[in-house]
Amino acid sequence: MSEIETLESGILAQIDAAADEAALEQVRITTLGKKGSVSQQMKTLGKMSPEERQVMGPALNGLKNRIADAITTRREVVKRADIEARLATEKVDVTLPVRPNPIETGRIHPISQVMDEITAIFSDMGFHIAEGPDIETDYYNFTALNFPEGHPAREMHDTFFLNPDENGERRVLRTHTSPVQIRTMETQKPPIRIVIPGKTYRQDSDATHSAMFHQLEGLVVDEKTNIANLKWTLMEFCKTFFEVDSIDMRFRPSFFPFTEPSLEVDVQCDRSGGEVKLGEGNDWMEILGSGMVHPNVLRAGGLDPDVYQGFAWGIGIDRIAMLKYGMPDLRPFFEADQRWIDHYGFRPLDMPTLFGGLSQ
Ligand code: 2NL
Repeated sequence: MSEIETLESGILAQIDAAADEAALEQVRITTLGKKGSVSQQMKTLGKMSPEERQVMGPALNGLKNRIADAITTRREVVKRADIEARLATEKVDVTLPVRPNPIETGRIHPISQVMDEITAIFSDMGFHIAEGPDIETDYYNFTALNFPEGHPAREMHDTFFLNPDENGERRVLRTHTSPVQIRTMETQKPPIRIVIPGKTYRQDSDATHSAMFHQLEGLVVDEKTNIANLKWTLMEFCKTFFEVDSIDMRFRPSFFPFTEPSLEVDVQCDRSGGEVKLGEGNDWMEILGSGMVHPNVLRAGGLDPDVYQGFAWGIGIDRIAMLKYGMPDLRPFFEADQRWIDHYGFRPLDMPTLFGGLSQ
């Protein structure tokens, strides 16, 4: 046997013996690698006589190619064997219970759940979601919303006032989310269709009121917006939110500085049992306030009331969360009691959607 044949049969035997990809890679490095046995042989070509090189050149090249081919072929074999071995040994028992992990034990607060449900309903109707700052100027919280300067309504909102700044201007914790609508009208051209979920603040707290509470307001402004559009939108919302096929609603005249006319909205309910049932019975429950946007408010938003009309509404999130999910007391909402959230909270991956179900 020539020297090349001896080398070749030795290497081929190593390739055959390599049991996995790592062993095979080792063989490749020690043969075809920079300092490998085949590469060392190739280096000797330079010192040979031309006649000798004419014979040894093709012989060594042939050796190199056959080794490379053998490695490639063997790699496919060990790869397949590896997959077969894993298929044979790695088994998943799909009947095992799911292990608890953080995403399973965490809970979504009912307020967040209800906000997600309401924004899902209005997103589906083509509304956008808008947000704004909790600390507002007196102008955006009151003046632009048609509360006259010095009007008792400013005090009636039990406003939290901040200390006046160097210009004597006193900022407020917003008493409603309406400043966001003014900011939107200032910067966007109609048609406007937005809902604004967020925190609001008023200085009163008892069993059913907390100083910080949550509101969701909505605003639609276009050239031919009318009160029938308002009624349809709110009726459609109530049916979807309370997850009933039909629900009687009552629109009563009311007053808000920022709407004219103003309507308070009641839904049909049954109080004959221990708890309130919605969508049946002969009783009424007030759930939201609404109205056609006052011309002064459109003007404050930079819109001509002779061209544009709008409707708006506001819902107290905390209260309708209590109503929908049967929570009798508001105070535990903000007490961070693990037992309460375990009981009333929602699972983080059960996101409310109209196609998947709002509350499952
Ligand atoms: C309630 C009543 C309401 C609005 C909020 C609104 C906002 C603008 C213009 C006109 Cl910028 N209206 N918002 C309208 C009617 C009622 O809330 O009782 N909320 C809990």
